Amino acid sequence: MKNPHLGGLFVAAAILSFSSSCSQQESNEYSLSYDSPATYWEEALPVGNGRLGAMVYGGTQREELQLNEETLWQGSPYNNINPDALEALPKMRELIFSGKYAEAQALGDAKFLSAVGNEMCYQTIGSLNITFPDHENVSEYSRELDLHDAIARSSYKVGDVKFEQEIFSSFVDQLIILRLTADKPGAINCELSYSSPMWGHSISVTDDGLLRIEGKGYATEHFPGSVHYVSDVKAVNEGGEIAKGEQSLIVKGAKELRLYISMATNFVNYSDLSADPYERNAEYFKAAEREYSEARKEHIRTYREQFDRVSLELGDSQLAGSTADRVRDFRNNWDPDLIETYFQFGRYLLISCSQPGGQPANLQGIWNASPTPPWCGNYTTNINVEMNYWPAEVTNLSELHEPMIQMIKELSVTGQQTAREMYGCRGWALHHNTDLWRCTGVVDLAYCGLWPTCSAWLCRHLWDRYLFSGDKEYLSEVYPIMRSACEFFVDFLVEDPRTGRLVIAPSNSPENCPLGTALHIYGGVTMDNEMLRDLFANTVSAAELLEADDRAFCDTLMNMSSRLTPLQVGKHGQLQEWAEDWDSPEDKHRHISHLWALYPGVEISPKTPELFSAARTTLEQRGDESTGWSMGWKVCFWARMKDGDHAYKLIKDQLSLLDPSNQKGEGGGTYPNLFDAHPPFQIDGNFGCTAGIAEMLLQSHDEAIELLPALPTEWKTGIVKGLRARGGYSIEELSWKDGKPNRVVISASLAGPLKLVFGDEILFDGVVKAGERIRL
Ligand code: FUC
Repeated sequence: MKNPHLGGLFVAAAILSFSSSCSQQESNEYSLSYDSPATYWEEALPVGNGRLGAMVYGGTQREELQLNEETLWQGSPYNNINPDALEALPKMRELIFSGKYAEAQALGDAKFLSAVGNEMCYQTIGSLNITFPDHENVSEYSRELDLHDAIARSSYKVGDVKFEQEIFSSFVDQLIILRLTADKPGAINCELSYSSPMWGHSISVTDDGLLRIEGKGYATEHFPGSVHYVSDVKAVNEGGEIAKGEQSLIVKGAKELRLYISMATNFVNYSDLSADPYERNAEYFKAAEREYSEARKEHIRTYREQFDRVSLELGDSQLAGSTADRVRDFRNNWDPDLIETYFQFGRYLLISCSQPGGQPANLQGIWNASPTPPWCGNYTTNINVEMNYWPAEVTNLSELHEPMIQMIKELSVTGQQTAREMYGCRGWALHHNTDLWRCTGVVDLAYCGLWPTCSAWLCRHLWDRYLFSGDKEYLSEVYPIMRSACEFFVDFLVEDPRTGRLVIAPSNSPENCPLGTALHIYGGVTMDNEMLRDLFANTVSAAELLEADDRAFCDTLMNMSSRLTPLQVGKHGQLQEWAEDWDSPEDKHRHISHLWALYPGVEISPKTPELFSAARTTLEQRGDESTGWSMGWKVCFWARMKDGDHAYKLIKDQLSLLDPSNQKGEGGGTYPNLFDAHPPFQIDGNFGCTAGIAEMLLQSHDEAIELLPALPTEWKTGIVKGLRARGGYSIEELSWKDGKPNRVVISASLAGPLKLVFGDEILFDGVVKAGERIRL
């Protein structure tokens, strides 16, 4: 395995024949299956096309499709800055620098917190219900979500009649499409009706026979609810008839029923609500004219174009049972199919809730049954929304990162008001939450909300996307946003008179405080310093790559970066979370923000052995079990620690079955439908774990592509295809045997240096041409 440098046809042919021989086997995996309908929402199965989501219960007497459209949010265009902050800022800093932290936090609540309430909530359209009066006794029931086709299916028998249903959220037609068939004529008798927990909705049947629900997003105390939503159902029958009820459609004696569900709002962008939802729905319905088989084929083709880019094989499970049973028993079984399915489910979810041109995935992706979901179903920016996008680049779904990149662009506009009016600074700033309207102020309470450093984290996404693609045109588009984020910090950083260091003050180390205190507001917390060093260095690199005439500004950044507090190892051998050595080994807080520099940052690695070892101590002290997303992050941390067995242990902790009635707390796990449980359901944990599995197999942040950096002992043999590495590389194939790389095929989209390592072994070190394929 020493530096063979092959290109060309032989390798390409070998890859093609391998893919086709394993596609059949794979198609039986990557599926969630159950032998009874969902009772709880967390047992229902999600379909989505980025914009339109449905949770499918697979009910027999009553089928329920809980519906979402991604722009149905509470409120109307607004921002939530508190201009009182500007005057209070010097006092705030004085309190912090004289150690009066309780007073500082109280001042934060009084003068920095939004005066116009918290962020707005993501809401729901409601549910389409299909009731079957004669389906009391069913047999041979099954339902599944097929990740290969992005189709949810159910089938069962009533007497000797077999009913089969399939449903998808079309990536092509912008409709949710359901087909129900019976294998005997005249057997389908049902009633279609809407229900909704939203106040003020209305339900009607239009003159042209559409079943309609419509209404407005909720108002708040300070702002009107201005999102107007409309959802229409068009029902098409083969055989029998459809009668109009007052608020329902009644299907009698059909052999086949097709439903086309449209959803639209008046939302154009965060400051424009001028669209007409009726017109939009009418436009979407044009697609309902074509053959069902054609619509289905196009949906699958479009979906697979993204999904099929990556496959993972870790072996075959010799296990029976529903997906929920498999999760329940996962800790005690070798179940490689479930690991593969869970990994791919993360990719499926991202494809289904984050398509270019749409909104980024929120705390629940797009799936939400409540007008007031937990944490408003918003974009929590001190970990959660970032985690949603960790799998995007590495698992070869780069274009799905776009809604997040677009949101960052928009925040870099709305955040200027926050920088200017709250802090008297240039550039843009964002605190720990935002929403559809791109609010950038301080919400909830100062202890968590007063964290003005988020723009630095978001810029890591801008930069990382460049690292994966090497696309300089894109970089020149986002450089001004990175630069403007820097400008804010150049103006906002202040010298801590106690140390002479430059610090971000006020701030908090996301949601944590030294154990036994309730004091959160400080200057110069570790995570802020890590993110700033990263932002400043990346902005300087971007300026150099773009040959921007920005020397003086870059010098300022380098200079200021050198005056930030360096990473420090504390008295318990841990990485310090704060500038002072306040950490406790007993602290089990879910956020481990100060390890940002280990993942997703890059400052800590085996090349910084003392810090690497301190980071490990911190991880050990914090412990494993926590909320779902925290465990997802820990999979990534342990992968960067190069400890595959520990990362796998965290996957087992995360894949612990949680009863759907368990809706609150710190004991995370996985619901029967594979949704991550904080609890409650929060989608970030799904994405964090998918990214973590990729990170166990491949890393590319530390000046080399490292193969199998954190392979668990039990994952002896396997093959992953299609992952992406920084530098524009596609890992077309990486197979391993007995824990060692066996076949490796890498293609380069850019010319440049390539160093390929496995542990201490250097497998390749040279310069490659664009389009070249390396095979080991
Ligand atoms: C952060 C976390 C919570 C939760 C919320 C949505 O505030 O600390 O655990 O995930 O986001």
